[in-house]
Amino acid sequence: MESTRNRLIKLLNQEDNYISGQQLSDHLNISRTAVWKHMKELEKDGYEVEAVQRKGYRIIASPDKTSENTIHWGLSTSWIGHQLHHYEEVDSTQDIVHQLAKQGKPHGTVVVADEQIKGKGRMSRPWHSPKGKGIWMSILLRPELSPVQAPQITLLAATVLAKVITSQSQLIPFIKWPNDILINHKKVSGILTEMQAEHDQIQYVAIGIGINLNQSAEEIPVDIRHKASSLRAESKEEWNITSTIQEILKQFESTYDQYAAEGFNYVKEIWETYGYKIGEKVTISTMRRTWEATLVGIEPDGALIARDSEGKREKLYSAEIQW
Ligand code: BT5
Repeated sequence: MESTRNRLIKLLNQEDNYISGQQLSDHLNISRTAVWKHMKELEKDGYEVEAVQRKGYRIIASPDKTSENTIHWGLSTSWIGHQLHHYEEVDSTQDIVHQLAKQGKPHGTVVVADEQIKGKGRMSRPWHSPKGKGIWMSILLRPELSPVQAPQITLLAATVLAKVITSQSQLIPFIKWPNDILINHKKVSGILTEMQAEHDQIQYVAIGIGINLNQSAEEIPVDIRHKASSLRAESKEEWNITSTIQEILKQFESTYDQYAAEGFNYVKEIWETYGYKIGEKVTISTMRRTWEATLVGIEPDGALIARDSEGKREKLYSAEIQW
């Protein structure tokens, strides 16, 4: 059930003109005093509300900070982000989304934080998540998939981020298998997918998305500066956190719906157009050998396909690739 606050925000957002307290109270089925109280809450969040007698309310300025309200403002999705939890500081948005999943929160619940103290990557690697400099967000999904299909969701998430970066800038993003977004060969974003499954059925998937938005080149930690960057450092433009989150959620929802309707092929085709070094030769090493191969694409189980010099196709799951 969508909260009254969200519905209020949507109503105000539809109108450039004043909307009367009576209209709001009728639409929302709450008293006019309750409408007034909600308006006061919005003001606390930094909205400037103009209230004119006999005309009604109008929003004249939105705050520049990220909050549940500012993300909801103008978010035209039908299932993603309706339940949205924003925190100033957390250990990891993944931890929170796991707790929410266990409390039974629905498909499409989103957790966003301004800062993560213990942001994590895959295999417990650290993920640097400084305050107000990027998007640190987790999405709870309850897909009707078998666990072996879970990697498809990571691949899907990567295509969403690549599409959003392409639509919001002149930058050319690449997806480095399986989960990094690169700009000019440097990582600007990573995805962490964690899953809870039982009896060969996924209970839920927690998709963690980290995107470096506004760090200057000097603000990227020295130990990763040679391989990491931010959208601002690459585009020379400041990125708005709230509107970028909204774009990601919108794009995520439409891509996911299309994937649910059409199957993995839809994701595969988009992924391969953004795939880093797809069609190019790389050196691959496993425990047993090292060889040269051309990267071809991805498989429904998330594997990367490579073709060796004799034309033999091989599925890779965890090989070391010298990019
Ligand atoms: C990832 O892991 O790339 C997944 C990152 C997922 C982060 C999100 S933020 C929201 C959610 N909550 C969390 O706690 N996590 C998710 P992996 O492929 O293992 O890459 C980790 C490696 O990337 C580290 O070992 C560093 O070398 C490098 N790294 C760390 N922080 C970085 C950053 N901010 N930007 C680019 N590279 C970074």
